[in-house]
Amino acid sequence: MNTDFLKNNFEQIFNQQAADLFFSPGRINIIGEHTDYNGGHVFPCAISLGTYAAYGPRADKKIAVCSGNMDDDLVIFEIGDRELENDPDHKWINYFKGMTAYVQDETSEIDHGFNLYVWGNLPYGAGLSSSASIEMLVGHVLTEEYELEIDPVKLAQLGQKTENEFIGLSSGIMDQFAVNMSKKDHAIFLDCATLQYDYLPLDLGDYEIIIMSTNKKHTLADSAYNDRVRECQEATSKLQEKLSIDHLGDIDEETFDEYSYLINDETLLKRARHAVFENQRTIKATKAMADKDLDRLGRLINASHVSLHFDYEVTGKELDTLAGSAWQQEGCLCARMIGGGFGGSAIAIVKEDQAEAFKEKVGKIYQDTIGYAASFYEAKIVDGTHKL
Ligand code: GAF
Repeated sequence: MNTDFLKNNFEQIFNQQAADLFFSPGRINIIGEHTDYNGGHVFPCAISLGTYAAYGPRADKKIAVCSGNMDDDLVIFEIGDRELENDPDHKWINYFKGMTAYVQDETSEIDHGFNLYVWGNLPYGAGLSSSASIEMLVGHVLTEEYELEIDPVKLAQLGQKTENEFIGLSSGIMDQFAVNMSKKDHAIFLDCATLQYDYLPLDLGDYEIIIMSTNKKHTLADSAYNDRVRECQEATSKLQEKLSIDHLGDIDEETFDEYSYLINDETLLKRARHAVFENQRTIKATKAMADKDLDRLGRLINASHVSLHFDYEVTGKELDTLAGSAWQQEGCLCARMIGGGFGGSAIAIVKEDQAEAFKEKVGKIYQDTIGYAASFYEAKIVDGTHKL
């Protein structure tokens, strides 16, 4: 992408030349949904849609942030201001403020402020992790410009802390890890309990990944996301009466089946069953990918959506329409919702030469069923957050 407009806009707003440019991607997840906070595995990767920033240092202790396309005026705050609070009017700036505060807790080396112009082409609220994209963008601006020694996994953890403590969402580590650590044309097989990870090539032959956005806005913090986290914790406590485990990700399907009598509540049983089976599906899917068994990979991905629909109950009509109509199309290997759910996006893996017809047909079914249009994007898999 031609990034000249970033420099030009920065110069116009701040009357200074930009010293550096940064890019922070969004993410998709091939499989492993709602497993991260259950100590399970995920298999995400970063995409070419994301957030850009132009940076310039300031002599004083102020941080001034302005966005080109997120409808925000210039927001200014002070370095070291520990009174920084989540302000509902500030929308995406809250991720910025939270991350800045937590990075500052790690260091005393931030002695002057900076100006930042931010522009994104990642649809906000589309389940593609625009929030982690901003958190990791800020993390990189701070660590690279002030030469801070914070390792990349720690930076992802500070992003998660921003979500958990500053925003109030009990999310896991997947999004920040994917956004920060991704490698071009690979997906990350991450064990969220140990944070051990491996890069696997995303070799899909003549298939491509299509992102299908419902265009239904979802606000994770306002949604049932935190309820799901709590329900899984309750189910885990019940299993812990007989099993020595820390998380649902610690057991396989057979063990779950044998001890499921301990979970004497239908909702908790369904939530736990999804978490256990989805984790095992993710492990199997990475094996299928390594064996180049795309048919099996596709079936596991479809099964993930079914489980997110029936057991985890986070899909909704929009995501079900996208996945369900995708499954019917010629050349479609598989489809499922990604991210937290309740809106947001789904992915489909589709034969490259049938992608156009696929988008047209699924788009029409969606429009006819839901009453407004879905959006489609090609998922190009790129490196994690970096300086340009
Ligand atoms: C959201 C959360 F932020 C992630 O941590 C993860 O739980 C995901 O939903 C569901 O897999 O994106």
